[in-house]
Amino acid sequence: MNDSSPNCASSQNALRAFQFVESRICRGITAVFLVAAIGGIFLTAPSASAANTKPNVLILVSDDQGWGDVGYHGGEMATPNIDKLVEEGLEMNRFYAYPICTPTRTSLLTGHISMRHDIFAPSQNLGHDPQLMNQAFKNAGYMTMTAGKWHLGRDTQRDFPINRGFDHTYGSLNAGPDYWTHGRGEVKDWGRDGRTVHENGYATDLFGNEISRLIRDRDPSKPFFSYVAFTAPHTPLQAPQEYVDKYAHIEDEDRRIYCAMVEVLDVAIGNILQAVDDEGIRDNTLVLFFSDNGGSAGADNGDFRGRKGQVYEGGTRLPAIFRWPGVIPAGVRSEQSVVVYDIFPTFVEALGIPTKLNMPFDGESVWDTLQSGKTRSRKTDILIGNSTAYSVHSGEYKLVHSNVNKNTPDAPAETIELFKIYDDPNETKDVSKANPDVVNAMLAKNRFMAEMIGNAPFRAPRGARGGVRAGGRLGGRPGGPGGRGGNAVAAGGPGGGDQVAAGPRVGGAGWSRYGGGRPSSAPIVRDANGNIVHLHESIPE
Ligand SMILES: [Ca+2]
Repeated sequence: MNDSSPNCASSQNALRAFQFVESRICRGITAVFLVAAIGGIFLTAPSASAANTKPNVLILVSDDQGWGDVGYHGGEMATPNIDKLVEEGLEMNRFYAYPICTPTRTSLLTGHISMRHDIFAPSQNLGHDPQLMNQAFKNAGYMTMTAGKWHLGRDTQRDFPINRGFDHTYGSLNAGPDYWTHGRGEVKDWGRDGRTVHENGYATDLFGNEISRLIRDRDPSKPFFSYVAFTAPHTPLQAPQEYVDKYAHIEDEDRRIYCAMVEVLDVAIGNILQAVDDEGIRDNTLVLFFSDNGGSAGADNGDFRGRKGQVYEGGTRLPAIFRWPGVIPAGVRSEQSVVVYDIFPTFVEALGIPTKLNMPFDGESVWDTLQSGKTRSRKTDILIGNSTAYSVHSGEYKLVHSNVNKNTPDAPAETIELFKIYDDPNETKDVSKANPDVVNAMLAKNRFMAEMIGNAPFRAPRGARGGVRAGGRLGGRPGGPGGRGGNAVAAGGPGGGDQVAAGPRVGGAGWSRYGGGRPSSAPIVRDANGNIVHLHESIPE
């Protein structure tokens, strides 16, 4: 695999970026002192102090937001704050992530293909070996904070984000907590800094409020790294009634509520960005927004094929925006192909952060393309997978290899499809038969993906309510095992459940990886008086 550690040229780019920022900062500070001198007043300028720090990092991740579920892609919900980010930043038109929550989050925070950590499905445990992106920033002097869902392990207290390199944590350990009761069933899954808290409010609002408060109350002499992992618009479909009422004209109930959830998400993002502005640190803050995977219940994946859980474009090609005023071009649409595990190496180069990696990044820094807004050939293929299938993007071609998991009971036959993804973004025409050499070369080069997934534990798919509005292909209510709407189940079933069926450990695939991927569980624990011990406290040391 590649080693995309920053090279000299890229370091020079980063240096130029810093010099540019510093020159802006110097001009800003000079202006502040001039104003103070002229006015005869003393300015306690938090902005001057804050601007002297290294640039801040603000990562905003939505959960199961489809390609068509942003205003700038024609979504019917109001997302003025996300749309404004597009005007002020770089719109990524070819941004890819894994088709399911936990693999995307693993890839984001490690810079690795999630399979390296035996992560194929939701709610698996990442383990403790890899250095996470936030840990690298913490080691570099950053204050680190996260709000939202963790979803990367909860077998022991060591797995908690507060013990994984975050100074401040807030939210749930699991996916999909109830937006109002903040847990599942009787067990509350809501914590701050590793301890259960009981608070009132709608989850999305609370996440926005928490991060805004932490930004406003921070020590301005230190830069911050903020990872906001919103649970919206993931199921359960719940939203404040006043927002649902704004979409009363939408007949489909799932869609009506989903639109309201996205609008509240946008309000929370606006709340956080307002805190950044109020603190005078907009020009010194690198912002990234993206959705973690394609949409499911109530979502709209545009005209793309597939949905959450599948490696087709509907599950993996997602809205994404970078903003850093004066450094990253504003109002430009980038056609550069970027995958979620590029982000860590990109930020390392952009911000000059040292790392202590046990294994080289799989991703490559795309910092040069973020600064220029231009497109270049990738040095590495884009590799995405789930527990049954994987895809490879290589230049103009995308290969989809399905049904490769040998542990799937009564597994259907393996299938191989090839698409010219630039000409055929909706993956309607399989050109594999006409290009056998291309297929064979892509299969041979990436055989380890088939080996990894082929030996992965079988994951039983669960039926679920609702369907997506993906060009009418996936409408309707419950699908059975293997797919919610009957489209292209060969590339993987739904990814919303939590139970991983017993199966053999992945092993012997012939390429290095960490040992992670243990399934998690959350039994109800009661104290001596029969009272429920809520999730954070019920987990052993
Ligand atoms: Ca998700």
